[in-house]
Amino acid sequence: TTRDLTPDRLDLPADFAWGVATAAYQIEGAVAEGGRGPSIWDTFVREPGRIFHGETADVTVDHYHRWADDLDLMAELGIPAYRLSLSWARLQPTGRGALNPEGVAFYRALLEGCHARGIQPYVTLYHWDLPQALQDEGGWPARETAYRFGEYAALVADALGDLAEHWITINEPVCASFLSYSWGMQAPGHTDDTEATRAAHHLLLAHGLALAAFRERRPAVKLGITNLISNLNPASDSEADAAATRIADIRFNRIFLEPVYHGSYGEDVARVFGMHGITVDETDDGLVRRGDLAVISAPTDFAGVNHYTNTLIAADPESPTGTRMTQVEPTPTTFDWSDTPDALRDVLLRVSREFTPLPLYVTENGATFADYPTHDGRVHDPERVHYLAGYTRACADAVAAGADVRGYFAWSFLDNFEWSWGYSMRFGLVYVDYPSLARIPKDSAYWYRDFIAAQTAEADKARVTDAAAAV
Ligand code: GBH
Repeated sequence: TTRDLTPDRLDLPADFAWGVATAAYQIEGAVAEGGRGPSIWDTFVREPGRIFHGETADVTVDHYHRWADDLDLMAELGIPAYRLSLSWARLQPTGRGALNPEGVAFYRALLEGCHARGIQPYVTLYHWDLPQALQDEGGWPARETAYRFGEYAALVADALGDLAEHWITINEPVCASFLSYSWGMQAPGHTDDTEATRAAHHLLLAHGLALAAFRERRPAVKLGITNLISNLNPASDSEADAAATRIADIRFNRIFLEPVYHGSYGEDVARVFGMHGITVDETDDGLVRRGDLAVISAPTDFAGVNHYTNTLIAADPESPTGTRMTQVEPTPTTFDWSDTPDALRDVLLRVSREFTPLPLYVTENGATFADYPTHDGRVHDPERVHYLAGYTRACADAVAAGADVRGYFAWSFLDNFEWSWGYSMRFGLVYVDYPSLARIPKDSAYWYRDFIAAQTAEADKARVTDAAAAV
């Protein structure tokens, strides 16, 4: 890390949204309070062997009770934008019927609390915490779940739609389908490719139904879906590695991008569905019904991109999946992910060139390191400062190369419950001392504060200069 990391002003519009991101299940806790119903994650964390050290998110960082202090800290750090998610099970405990008034009151206070502090909220409707009652009726592999989601979205639009300008329907359908129903890594932990493929289509349909519900009720808000987009490249120039990379790209990226932005599942995606005995032709009784693709591809206002990994793919006949994946060096993170910011630039350029000219938001990007308080009471995380400096600059590089990037949200504001990894992976700009739940901003939080201030201060200076020149 010999690079000078003093924040300087990037060449980006003054209203570029610099933010931090979280998700309800990872930070709220209070799982049995305020009328909340159980979600599939409450069930999953109780199954032996699912979560590192058997940890749960019953309390996690107790944001449900500490939200006002957390927003105060965010405001003190000068962070102008905050991406958060709503817990479906807190708002609609069984996934049906009227919204739970205590849940509505909680989120109204939270969103009003953002505005009171000058923080713009970006709200995600679904970040993986499906009400357990809906899983009991089949979960995402069942088409009914998409209709339930459309109803939930309509109720949320009525109850909370006045409190945010930007809404994200679904976070990372690839995780909510394949990681959850096929690879068993996330709730509900199933291992069935057909279920996962069905879930993928129904999550996209749910996105489209939620979009329509919001359009009807809140015509002024801006809507989008967030996809996880890995940078995938072949490990060598062999034809076998190129073929393996194309397949991985279909499975991870194109299944979710093509229907939303091109209006259809392309031929390659159709072939992969076909491997699971599923046709993507629209029929009256198959997985993809007549009219689904029109619903899924209805225009959005922006595209959300979560980016973490920069992966090299090699064909490997020995492995059960036929591929071997490694991360591009350097990989300083505790997940062994890369610190290679050009990957973010490349992913943003690819989305804008191949899929959509819409404004792009990096709705999540970040890394985990083994950082802890030192004797001086500070948390020194130089690797994260290095990472953030590179990836924020990558946004400007993408804009310079022609992508319309409008915002960047660091994952995550606070250390939190990292799904199957429990509390062993710390992504926060703010350290949480789990025994006491005390919050300690890491060096990266102060770096981000100074970085954001540098963007605005310089922007203000530029405006003053422009005004003076105009006089
Ligand atoms: C994002 O997913 C999520 O939106 C966010 O909630 C999460 O905290 C963040 O990334 C950091 O992981 O079970 O072995 O696959 C990105 C995809 C899904 C990758 C969970 C890491 C856990 C390791 N992530 N996965 S494993």
